[in-house]
Amino acid sequence: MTQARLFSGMQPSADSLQIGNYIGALMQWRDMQDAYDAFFCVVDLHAITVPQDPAELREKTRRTAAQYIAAGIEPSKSTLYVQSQVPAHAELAWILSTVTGFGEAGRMTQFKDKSQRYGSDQTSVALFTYPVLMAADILLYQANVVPVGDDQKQHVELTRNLAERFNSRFGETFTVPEPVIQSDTARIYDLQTPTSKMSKSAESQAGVLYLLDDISATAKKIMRAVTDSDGTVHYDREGKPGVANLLTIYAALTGRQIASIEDEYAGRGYGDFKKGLRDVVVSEFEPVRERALELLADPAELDRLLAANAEKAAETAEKTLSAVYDRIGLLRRG
Ligand code: ATP
Ligand code: LTN
Repeated sequence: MTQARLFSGMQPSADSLQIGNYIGALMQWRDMQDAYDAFFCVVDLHAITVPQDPAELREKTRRTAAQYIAAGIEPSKSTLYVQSQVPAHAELAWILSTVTGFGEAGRMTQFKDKSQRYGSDQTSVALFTYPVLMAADILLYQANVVPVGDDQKQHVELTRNLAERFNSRFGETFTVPEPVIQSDTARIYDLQTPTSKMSKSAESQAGVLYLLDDISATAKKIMRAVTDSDGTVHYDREGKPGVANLLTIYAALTGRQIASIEDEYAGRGYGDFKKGLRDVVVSEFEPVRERALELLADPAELDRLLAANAEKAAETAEKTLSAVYDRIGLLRRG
């Protein structure tokens, strides 16, 4: 029986992934990779929608791929590759932009957030069309499922709309994908500003737990996480966002129920609770960090592996692109 397709990706927009990427996406990827024909992409063309230093971008791309593998994605089972090594992504994005409404793209909240953060001078047209490229990523592989954090749900909805629109105008071409979102851990918040989503490219790193940080930096960030003056370890997203976020992280990494963690720390202070969480996070991250650093010690081998996987991805992608070109009436080279 052929397996259903899975597609997902992350931007190489920092030296290290953060715990939100790990809990919101990577853990699902790891769990799903056996049951699906999975494509995991390092989306460098998405990363350049905001300014990147060229030498750093190359390094961040390798580092992102290494962290996928270190976190348990097996490149022998799944197709793990770099987006710009498969030109069909950019080509299909152009085609899809011709069936995307300007207003429709303008409603995407990530664009609104990021364009505000970078200001109008730094806001590129590519930042605006970013979701169209993401739709191309997914549709090229005829993906059935797209495991993401909840901030990406709107982009997957747009992808579905574009697929349906294209299919009805030009005939059945694309599989309409479903988002897969782990609802209780879909959004991890910044430890210093527990009302904002944790983000690897955040301006301040004080509230971001990076997979590749050294242990003492991670421990310090957890011990300094913003809580409240109430002193009880209790989940209340509205009233106690800091503590609720720490409980979410604790539960996600241990697979325990929040209530059982609340019980364990009942009558004990935040200090004890944070120490407990620190131990959980450090023991989860440590092997991932070690493995990632090992892989990064041999960049030539990593580059070879990525190139071989890109070749595999390109075969599937080109089939879809070719069907699309035919459907819309582009005159093909003989
Ligand atoms: P950037 O800061 O460059 O926007 P990011 O850290 O927000 O990066 P992305 O590369 O945009 O991460 O996202 C990779 C995956 O991680 C996506 O599936 C996204 O939904 C998920 N993700 C990102 N941040 C979080 C978070 N705070 N909580 C849960 N999932 C998250
Ligand atoms: N926009 C996503 C990254 C991304 C992606 C994708 C995720 C680009 N293409 C395709 C899933 C499927 C983000 O995480 N910001």
